[in-house]
Amino acid sequence: MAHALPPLPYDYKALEPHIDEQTMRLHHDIHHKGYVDGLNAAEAKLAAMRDSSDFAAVQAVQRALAFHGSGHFNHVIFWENMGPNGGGTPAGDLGSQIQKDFGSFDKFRAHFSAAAATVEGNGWGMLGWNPMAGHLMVLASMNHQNQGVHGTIPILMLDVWEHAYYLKYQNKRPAYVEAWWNVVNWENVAERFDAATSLRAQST
Ligand code: MN3
Repeated sequence: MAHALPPLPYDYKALEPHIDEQTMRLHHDIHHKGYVDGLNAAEAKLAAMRDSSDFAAVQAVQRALAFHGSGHFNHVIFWENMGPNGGGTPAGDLGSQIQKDFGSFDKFRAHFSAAAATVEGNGWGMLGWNPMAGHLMVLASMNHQNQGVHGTIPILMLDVWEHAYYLKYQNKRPAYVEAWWNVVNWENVAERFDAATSLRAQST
């Protein structure tokens, strides 16, 4: 089954003034669609290689699979992590876990903001649950797929590629990161946290 571009779960202008309508249209309709198409193309090529037993091009296609696959899934999480009634702080189990793993919500937020603001080139700020570690991790991912810790389940993603903010914020990525906290949909993040932690812990 081919992957499809899911519609935004809200209107293109729903996140204004923090993220503008034009950025959302270009970002979702053009950029995200490109990753979906790239992922489908990579999977089709790999299937053809398996059928023909000709793996001469496998290295490049595996690279494309990782790039476009991570790009697609990261964006799905990113859109759902935001909403027009966002902001504030997480309650419940997620709030408690953040307190436990980072000391306080403010320490987590400062850590996440700094990690996202300083990703070299393009990439993502990420909060994820690592079942093997048994705790939350802030990660700063170059491109869509590098500098991860395998097994970490992303629950909060912040896109810091220039296409995510340059029309409104130009080179001021930290200002975009600060504004983004106002549109975080913590209910969605908490749902993802509950789903991730329900997997059997494999603490090592
Ligand atoms: Mn993007």
